[in-house]
Amino acid sequence: MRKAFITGINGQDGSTLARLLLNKGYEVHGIVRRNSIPEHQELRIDDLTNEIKTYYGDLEHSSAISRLLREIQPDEIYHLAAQSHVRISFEIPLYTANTNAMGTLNMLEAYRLECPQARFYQASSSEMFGTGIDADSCQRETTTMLPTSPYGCAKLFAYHIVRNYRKAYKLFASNGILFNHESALRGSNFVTGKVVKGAVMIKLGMLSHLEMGNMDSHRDWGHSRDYVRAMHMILNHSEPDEFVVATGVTRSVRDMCDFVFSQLGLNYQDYIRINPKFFRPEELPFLKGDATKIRTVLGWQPEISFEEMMIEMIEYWMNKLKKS
Ligand code: NAP
Ligand code: G4F
Repeated sequence: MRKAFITGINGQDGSTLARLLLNKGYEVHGIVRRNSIPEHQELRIDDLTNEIKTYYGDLEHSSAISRLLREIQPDEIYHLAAQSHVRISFEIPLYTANTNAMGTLNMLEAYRLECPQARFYQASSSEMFGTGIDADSCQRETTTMLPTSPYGCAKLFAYHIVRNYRKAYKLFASNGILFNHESALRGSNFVTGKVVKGAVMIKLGMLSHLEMGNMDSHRDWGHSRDYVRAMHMILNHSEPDEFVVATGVTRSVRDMCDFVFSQLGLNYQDYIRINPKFFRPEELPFLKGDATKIRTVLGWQPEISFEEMMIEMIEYWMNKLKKS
């Protein structure tokens, strides 16, 4: 039985990946942080309690991570834990850098010293591209990376140190450069989760309006289930490498709002107000990924459309809020 170790197992991707790996017959281990509100710790993995093994752990506590890797001896490590919110990274840049950059270095050191035969996946991000863009308006593995946020800068350090460890120590360490991906498990302070939850609350008479930031930025949105499948394919390739994972279709935040409100029979323009609080000091205005490499080398392709994903999210929040 293959063993996987997941950091961030109670996050959107970690919990979705745990389900995928359990279905593939893996023994799944993961760390959760000791938070002061216990019910927040395992919200997304409550139903998996008897199937996965969780341990308290924090990326900052390198000795505890080392001990776990020594004891578990995983075949595959998926390093997904991070302070993952871009706007919040402007409010807590040092914390973000410690978690996302130094936390990754802590993981790599533990991996190198305790289980170097394992394979290591790093959750790299399209936020690393920032204002870097190719002449055809796409970002791909070779595009210049000019990050526009503390989050993007910290992730870029992590991306490079993973490459450095691969080459220096002959480790199987890969970067998946994932574009935005969502699901019903998405935190509701990310834009799709916020808009879906807000629109459903408006429909149910629980909210009068929704305050938003930049409506004109563009994102390439895919589904988390498709993207964790890509993570597994990247680690099961014959060699470590870098892969962009994206749909190749981009939409504005405005168009996404229009779609969600329309599904509920509402006009978004009647309910959205702009609040400067939700703008970023520097914005990444446009993302559109070219996933040709992973499509041709690994045969990956997205299976869930943007429309199907947003409808799944609307149904999830409608069912949840109707019961409350
Ligand atoms: P998420 O839902 O925010 O999950 C992040 C996870 O990291 C949570 O379980 C969180 O635990 C954990 N974590 C945070 N700080 C930690 C620390 N110091 N020690 C241990 N665990 C810690 O994020 P996601 O959407 O699943 O994303 C997974 C990864 O992919 C992240 O690294 C993210 O930056 C990256 N990524 C995401 C996207 C996307 O569109 N979703 C795209 C590209 C890359 P708590 O619950 O305790 O906070
Ligand atoms: O949903 P978002 O917060 O995602 P963002 O900043 O693109 O970051 C996500 O994707 C990255 C991959 O590219 C990941 F690495 C990262 O971990 C995270 O998962 O915002 C998307 C866009 C932005 O342009 C933002 O300015 O939506 C715009 N936006 C407009 N109003 C808003 C809002 N974003 C949020 N969160 N809240 C708003 O009210």
